[in-house]
Amino acid sequence: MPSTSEVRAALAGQRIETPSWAYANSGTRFKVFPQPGVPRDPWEKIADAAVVHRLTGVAPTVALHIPWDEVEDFGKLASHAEEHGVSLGAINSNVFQDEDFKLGSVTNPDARIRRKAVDHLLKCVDIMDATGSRDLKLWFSDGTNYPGQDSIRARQDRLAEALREVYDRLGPDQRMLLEYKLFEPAFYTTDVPDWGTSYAHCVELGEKATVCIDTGHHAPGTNIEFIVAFLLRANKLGAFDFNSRFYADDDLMVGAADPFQLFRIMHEIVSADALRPEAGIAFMLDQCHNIEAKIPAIIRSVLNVQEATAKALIIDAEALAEAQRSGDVLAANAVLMDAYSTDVRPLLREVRADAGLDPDPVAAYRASGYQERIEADRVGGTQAGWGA
Ligand code: PSV
Ligand code: MN
Ligand code: MN
Repeated sequence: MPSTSEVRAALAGQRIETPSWAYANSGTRFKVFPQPGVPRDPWEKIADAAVVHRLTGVAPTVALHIPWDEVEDFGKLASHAEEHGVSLGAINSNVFQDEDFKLGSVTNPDARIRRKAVDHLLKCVDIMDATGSRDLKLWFSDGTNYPGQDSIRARQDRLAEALREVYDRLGPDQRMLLEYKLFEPAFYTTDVPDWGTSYAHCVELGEKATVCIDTGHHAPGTNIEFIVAFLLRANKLGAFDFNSRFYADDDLMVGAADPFQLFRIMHEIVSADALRPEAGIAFMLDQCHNIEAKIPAIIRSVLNVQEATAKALIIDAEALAEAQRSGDVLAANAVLMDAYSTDVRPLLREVRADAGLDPDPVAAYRASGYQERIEADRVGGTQAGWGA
C-alpha cells in the first residue's frame, strides 16, 4: 500500500487549471440562460478563478481563450492574476468564429484565409510571451460536411504546413498542445478527428508538440485510458481538457457522467508517475455551465478530479503487480475495485484541513458571501462565446 503521507503529499501537490470561459455565461445553440453576477471581462473571470483556488488550494492557473479574453495589455492581465494569487495558464486559440473560417481555418483551400488563421495563432504565441504562459492549445473546427467538398489529403498538407510555422515560432520553454475532436461543427470529415492524427502531427513537429485529450471528444465507448497509456509511453501526452459527456461534446462537469472512467484515467496517470507537475501534463477543465451556478460547479469539478485521483493513489500497486504477474484476473480487478469503492472524501477533507483550508470548499463558498457580492456589483455579464 502507498503510505498515507505519500498519498496526502500527492494530493496536496496536484494542480488543476480552470478555464476562463467556464466562469462566463454560456449555453447551447438553443438558448443561453444568463446568470446574475457572472464576469463582465477577463479581469473578473480571473478574480473568480482566484476564489476557486483560494478555496480548493489546487487550482492556481487559469486558461485564456483568444479573442474571448482579448485585452490591450496582457502583461497587466498577468500582474492582475498574480495580485489575486493565481497565474495565467494555457492560451487557447480561436479560429472557429470568424466568417472567413466557414470552409476551414488552417486547412482552408484559400491561401489568404490560411494566412489569416496562422497569423492568429502566431499572435497567440506573442500573448504567451506577455503572459508567461507555457502552453498554446490548438483546437480546429476545420473539416468538411460533404464527400467531395475538398481533398482530405490536401487538407492534411495544409494543416502540417500551418502547424510547422507556428511550432517554429515557439520559444524554448513553450509548447504546443494539439487537441482533437471526432466531429462537430464538421459533420463528414474533421481534419484532426482523433488522437492518432494529433499524435502523428506532433511526432512530425518535434518534442514541443504534444496531444491534448479532451475527454468529451470521442466516439461513444472509446477506451480513453488506453489512449492515455499509449501517449504516456510515447511521451506525447501534454494535457487534458476534462469534462464529461453522455452523448457527444456535452461539456458537463468532469466526473459527473462517468466517475469510474475518470478513475481509470487517473490510474494510468498515477501508475506512470505522471501526476507531479514536473511530469509536464496539464490537467485542465474545459466545461460550460449552462444551467448550474458557475463557481460552485467549477469547485465541484475540481473536487471530482481530486476524488478520482485519491482513489487512484490508494490502489495497492504491489498487490496489483503480484496479481498481474500470477495471472490472477479476478484478484487484479479486485485491487482496482477496492480502491474505487473506497470513500476518499474524509481523506480529502483532512488534506484540506492540513493545508489550512475549509474541508468543504462548496459550503465555504456559499458561506463566503462572494456570490451575493458579485451579484450586487456586476451587471451585464458576458457570454463565453458559445451559443451566441
Ligand atoms: C472544442 O469543442 C473545445 O473543446 C476546444 O477546446 C475549444 O477551445 C473549447 O471547446 C472551447 O470551449
Ligand atoms: Mn476542449
Ligand atoms: Mn469540446
